[in-house]
Amino acid sequence: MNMAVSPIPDDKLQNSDFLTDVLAGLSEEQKTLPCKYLYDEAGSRLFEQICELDDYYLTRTEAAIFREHITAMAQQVGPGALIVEPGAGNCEKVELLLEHLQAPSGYYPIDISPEILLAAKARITARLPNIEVTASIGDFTQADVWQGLKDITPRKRVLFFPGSTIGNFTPEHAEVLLEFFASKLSRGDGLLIGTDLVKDSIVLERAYCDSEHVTEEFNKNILARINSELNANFDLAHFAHRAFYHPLRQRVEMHLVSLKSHTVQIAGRKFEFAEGETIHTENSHKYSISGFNRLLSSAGFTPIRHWCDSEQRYAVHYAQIS
Ligand code: AVJ
Repeated sequence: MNMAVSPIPDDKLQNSDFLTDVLAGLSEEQKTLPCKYLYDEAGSRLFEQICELDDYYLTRTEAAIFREHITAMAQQVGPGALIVEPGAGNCEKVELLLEHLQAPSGYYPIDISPEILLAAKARITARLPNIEVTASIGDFTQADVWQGLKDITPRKRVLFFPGSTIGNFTPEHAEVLLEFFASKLSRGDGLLIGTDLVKDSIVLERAYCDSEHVTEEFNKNILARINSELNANFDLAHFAHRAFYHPLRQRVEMHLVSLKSHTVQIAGRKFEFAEGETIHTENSHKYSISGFNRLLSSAGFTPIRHWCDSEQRYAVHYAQIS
């Protein structure tokens, strides 16, 4: 393998963001790839499989917290709220909340995938016909996808950001993102957000180095994607999946380790890999309750309350603009 002729001529790849980001990331001293590129169609499907794994406690723990405390959460949100969900995807997590809210004014999901978002809108409208769904298609870090909010004037807006997605950002970038969220809200508006908590490193590492090797496949998929989209010749067998908890940085880091010294070509450029050299592919930051409250405060939110599972593995926080 590896010699297959790609359908895309190298010069046609010139102005792709993906190519620019890949070349820049692999030119750094510590090679990196932006984690957002893990989530193409195959990667998103693998991530869904990860969420079902026994070793990956995050998704089911968060779901259990929502089930157990949904009445209190709905009460905290209050009547007449518009729920805004950046990166809503299939909008499955919000349904329970929408069902329990008192006279919600609507739901405003934002996502880059029109197919997934429009299918989700149809499903929610069928199940909850009284809730007005305004789907906004695009990258939630860009201002334009928030424009539609100007035409909606609810009693209050509540941002819904579950899934520990905030953990993908370094604390510095998380603060910038939360400040950006705060800039879309007014006094009295809220934020309902899920975070994974700091805990025993064995439990954390098992979640990202699962016994069924799905996370390995998820991690290596980024190389397969670079091969097929950017005329590259990564041999996936020359890389191993590695995930470890870094206690000082309070994060799980995911890497791909080169198993031998070799050269890879990407869109006509050569990249050298030493034996044991890694590509850093993802971070998953973990927080204590007090640490996350500090982050919320520094971004302009007032932490109001939080809900945890009995083992304190995961937390859902409610914060507001005071
Ligand atoms: C989607 C960022 C919440 O960090 O737990 C899971 C991604 N990567 N296994 C996480 C992920 C490998 C996940 N988040």
